[in-house]
Amino acid sequence: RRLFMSVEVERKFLCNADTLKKLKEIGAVCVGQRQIHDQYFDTPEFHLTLRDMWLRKRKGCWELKCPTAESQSGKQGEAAAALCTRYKEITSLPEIHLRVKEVIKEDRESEAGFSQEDESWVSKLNLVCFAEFTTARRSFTLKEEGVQVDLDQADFGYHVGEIEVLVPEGGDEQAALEKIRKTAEKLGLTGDQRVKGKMDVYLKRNHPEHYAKLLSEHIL
Ligand code: V4E
Repeated sequence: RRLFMSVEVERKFLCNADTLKKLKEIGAVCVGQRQIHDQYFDTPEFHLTLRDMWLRKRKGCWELKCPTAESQSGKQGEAAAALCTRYKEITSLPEIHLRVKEVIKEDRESEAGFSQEDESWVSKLNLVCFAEFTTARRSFTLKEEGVQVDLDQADFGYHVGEIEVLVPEGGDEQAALEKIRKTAEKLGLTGDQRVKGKMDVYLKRNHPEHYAKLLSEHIL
């Protein structure tokens, strides 16, 4: 089960006309371009997202992103780390079900056995899709080991870049932060304010009340 859990350390940045050029200059290699269709789920009362838990279906697979003990790296103090987020990425369906159920406090007995086809747990927990969009993503790898840069263009018209490092559970998150800091420096990223993710922009437009609530709870 542990094999299905890793921590994604990530820093978002604003793309501009120079981003591609810069990536080439620092030796980034494009490793693919693809369309990603995401559907995000929560209860109608938003139990999950109000706890900073993000349940989504991507390419037919369920994924859950949840905060780690010190998800907001910035709480540890260093300025560059404050621009990064850390989330556990869980892709094992029984584990996802367990965690979601824990939060929703659904006390109904769970039935054993899951398959990607049997989606009855979704409706039993009253989970509904609250966000759905497609992203055109270009991915690049860097010489710096394990660093990936994604350039995302969401279908609702938002463009954002991400520098990310996947750390296996128990791995060195400080080293990941340092790799991201170095990469940001090479890309000439100077701004020190947090950059909005696709979900920020999507929720602001489509669920403004919930967006305001997430902001006031410091989740976004
Ligand atoms: C964790 C999270 C959300 C879920 C989507 O995560 P994100 O990394 O933004 O999306 P994406 O498509 O790039 O996923 P990937 O392919 O990298 O797995 S939506 C909001 N959050 C929380 C959050 C936050 N509080 N602050 C920032 C800067 N990002 C995300």
